[in-house]
Formats: sequence, structure tokens, C-alpha cells
Amino acid sequence: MAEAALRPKDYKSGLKPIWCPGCGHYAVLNGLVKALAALGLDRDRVALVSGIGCSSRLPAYVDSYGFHGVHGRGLAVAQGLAVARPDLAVIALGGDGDGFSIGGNHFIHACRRNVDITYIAMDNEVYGMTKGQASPTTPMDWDHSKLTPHGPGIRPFKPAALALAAGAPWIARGYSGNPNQLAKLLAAALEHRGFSFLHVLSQCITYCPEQTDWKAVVSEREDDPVAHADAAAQLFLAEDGFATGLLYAEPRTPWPPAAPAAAADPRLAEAFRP
Ligand SMILES: Cc1ncc(C[n+]2csc(CCOP(=O)(O)OP(=O)(O)O)c2C)c(N)n1
Repeated sequence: MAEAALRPKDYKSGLKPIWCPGCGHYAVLNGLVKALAALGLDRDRVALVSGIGCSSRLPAYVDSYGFHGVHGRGLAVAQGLAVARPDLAVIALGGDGDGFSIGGNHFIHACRRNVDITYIAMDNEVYGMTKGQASPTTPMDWDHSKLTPHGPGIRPFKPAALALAAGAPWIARGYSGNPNQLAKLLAAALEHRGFSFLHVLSQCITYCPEQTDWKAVVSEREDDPVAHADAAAQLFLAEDGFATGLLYAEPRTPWPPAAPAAAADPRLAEAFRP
């Protein structure tokens, strides 16, 4: 039975986040509950699946189904869940270390598989939870950590370009310093049928205090999303990684193409009984 209209705060679990003051992940949490309320999704129709990291703690703070999994493996669990339970809005989330380093393989294949889930990557260009090691998106010359005193010296990769090359059909970027836009992008990602990749610039001011300067470089892209992969490739290779908005959307049939036989097949129905 549909619940009475829920307010954003009704989607919060009541557990107090243990993130540092000023962490960008708060804005993602607030944007997400706003988006869930705007779409009027019942709490028992939403499942949040994460890996490990500060960002991956987010499911605990939302009053929905939640799965705090294994480092880098959230996408694998989320895709399986979405295929078995197409009635759920499945949201995978985690950090840049979780999703692009240890979980990089799952990220690539989730992009090409195009299961109907939303993936929120909270990118603070650092491993926050384990105290500031370099991640795949850390700038080459980031020398603020004793672990990489001269910077990692390795080119960071571009998550949006990687997602595009791997076949993701819907790519957007948000910024934790622009919560209204973030909530709209989250709602649009949830409405998209297929794999939606939302890359969020979510600052870690504890280990990367210089990220407070992001507000000066982030731009809001007003144009319609690019609708062809070749034009999107040009965009993602040329931009500085700070353009926000819905950047690319191209219609592509999700996998599996039709609702799975789970409900109709008595053996599967038994296994997947909610
Ligand atoms: C298999 C495994 N390897 C390493 C770790 C240690 N570990 C926990 S969180 C983390 C990195 C988290 O960084 P990120 O995903 O960027 O999230 P953030 O904490 O910055 O939000 C690592 C390496 C682990 N828990 N499991």
C-alpha cells in the first residue's frame, strides 16, 4: 500500500552520520532523501547498496533497505538485486577508492551491462576512511600526504570518460557544494531506465582541505546532454572534470531486456520471495 506523502526527513534513519564536519557526503545524503521524496518512492521500494569507505556508510543513514557490503563489490550486489527484484529502485554508492580502484572492474562491466540501477560515486580524490592515501583520481602532484610526499606521480583517470568508453548510457556530474542541482540529478538518475552513473565531486576537507577551492572552478553546464558517444568522448576528454549537470544520455535497452522470469518461474519465485 502506498505510504502517505513522505518528506525528505522521513527517509532518514535517525542514525547520526559520523562523517567529519564539512564532509561532502552530507550533501549527497540530503540530496538523495530530497530526490526520493520528490519521486514519492515508498521506503520499501528503495535499496541502497554500498562497499566500504566513509561514503559507503550512507545506507545506514537512510530508512530503506540497505546493504553495507565488501570493499569495491557494491555494484556486483546491486546488479544482482536489481535483476532479481525489478520492482525495487536499486542505488549503488561508494567512494572513488571503492568504485574506481578495488571495484574498478565491476565499474567497467556495470557500465557495459546496463542493468537498471543508479550508481553514485562520491569522489573526494582520496581514501578518506583509511586516512588519506592516494586514489585513482588523486592529482599527480598532490603532496599533502606523508604516504606520497612528492605526489602519487601517476595520472588520475577520468571517471566519466572511462564510463563512456565502457558503454554507460547516462552520465552526470554533481557537486556537494550545489545541493539543489545534486538533488535534481539524483532524481533524474533514478528516473532513467538503465545504468545511470552520477559522479559527485564530494570534498574531503580533512585530508584535502584545498578542495574547498572547488567552488571556484566548478561550472554548471546548461546545454542539453550530449546524445552521441563520439561527441561525448570529445567533451569528456577536453573538459577539466569540473563541469556539472547531466552531461550525456543516449537511449540504450537495459539488461535484461524484459522483466526476468523470476516471478513466473516457481523455482526462482521461491528463491527470490521478498
Ligand atoms: C579488501 C579491502 N581492502 C582494503 C580495505 C581498507 N579500506 C577501507 S575503506 C578504504 C578506502 C575508502 O576510500 P573511498 O572509497 O575513496 O571512500 P571515502 O572513505 O573517501 O569516502 C580502504 C582502502 C578494506 N576494507 N577491504
